[in-house]
Amino acid sequence: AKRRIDDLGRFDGEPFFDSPRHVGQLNFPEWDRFRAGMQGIFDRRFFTNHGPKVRELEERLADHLGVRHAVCMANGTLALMVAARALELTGAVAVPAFTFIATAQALSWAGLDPVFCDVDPDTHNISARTVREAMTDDVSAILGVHLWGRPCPVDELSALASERGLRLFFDAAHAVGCSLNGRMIGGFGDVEVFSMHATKVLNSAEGGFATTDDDGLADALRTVRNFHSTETFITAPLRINAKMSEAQAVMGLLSLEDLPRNCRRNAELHALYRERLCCLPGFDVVAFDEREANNHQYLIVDVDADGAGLSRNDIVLLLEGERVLARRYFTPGAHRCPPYRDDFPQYLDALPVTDRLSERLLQLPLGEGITAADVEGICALIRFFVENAAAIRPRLEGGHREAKA
Ligand code: T4K
Repeated sequence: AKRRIDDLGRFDGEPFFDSPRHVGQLNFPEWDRFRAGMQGIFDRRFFTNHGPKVRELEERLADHLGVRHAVCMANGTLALMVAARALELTGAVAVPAFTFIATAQALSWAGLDPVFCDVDPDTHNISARTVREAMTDDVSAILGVHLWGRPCPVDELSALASERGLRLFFDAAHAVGCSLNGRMIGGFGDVEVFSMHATKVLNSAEGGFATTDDDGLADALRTVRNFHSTETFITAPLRINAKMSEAQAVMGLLSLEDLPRNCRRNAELHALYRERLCCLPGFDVVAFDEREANNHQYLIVDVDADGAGLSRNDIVLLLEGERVLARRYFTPGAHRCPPYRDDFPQYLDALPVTDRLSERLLQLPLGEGITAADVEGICALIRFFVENAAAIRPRLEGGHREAKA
């Protein structure tokens, strides 16, 4: 435990943790279960090209999410690109700037321009209002992001899309195991796209998938994903290799089996974080609608520097000194990242909520490798920082802020 500020790792004290605690902790199935799955691949001598494990994973995912089709791909970014192509989009797509850069870059790779929208300060998601404000004549679709697993306002976005004759699809990379009005995310809009990156609650090492209830669109997704497709969607001149391998599918199937258990554990730890951080001045933990299903993988705190006495960036530096690798997701907003800050300078000062959130939000560690004791330790550290903010701040300003940044 820390007694004096000289004990802080940032000021050359011993770090609190002996190994890093990072966000998006990986979930690992037991080795024997993984080996059994891999043994089957070796026995069949069939590594990829839509093998039995990928087909099984697609069926299970569709079942789990209550949709007609799940189409597995090599990662979430490729799944977004394939979805944009399968939807036959042209021109531009309205998309939040407050998201992981992959959302916008996937559009660029698909030959589309992002039209950056601001987000709602409470939900951190786009709304019909923020999309309307950003709308341009060449927009052919809206791509919402269910950030932190909290659903976009699907009804109002659907109404806007119908009114303007636009396609609507969602980046659901954070939202596996989450619901809206009791219905699992995966069944909204024309297509929804998920990530199964190693750091996600559902993990196939690398991987992703797109879901749809539309048989024609499923056919289109399967066609664009593969150069050698036998499917019937022939209007797609550009295709790509976005296929998932059998080894990824083995991992994904095991992770899907473990998903309910991992979500339950996350929910307990999320509640513990909330309990420990709720009374700290300047700390506001982003809450979920507890009537809905949620994976609770994202512990997001809004740090108000005036209330806490330390900025979000100060907290990140201080935690780093204790081997807690908190993240500044998403800093900066996509509109301030290359190539967009140069190609589309009109957005630079047009998205005040995105800019504000990207200066204040902090993601703390959660996921399978994190224990209740870790959460207690992280929260005790944060409490110590805030209680000693007046003494810490001048030390940070006196050089420690830059020294290790
Ligand atoms: N849309 C949204 C809204 C997204 O958030 C993402 C991805 C996508 C689309 C695209 O989906 P993918 O194409 O990725 O399937 C991570 C992930 O790479 C990325 O999947 C994720 N979002 C993004 C938000 O975060 P990083 O760079 O922040 O984390 P990374 O990979 O450095 O891992 C964090 C820590 O975990 C590391 O410091 C070390 C540790 N780690 C990581 C891996 C992969 C391990 O110990 N072992 C490991 O195998 O990007």
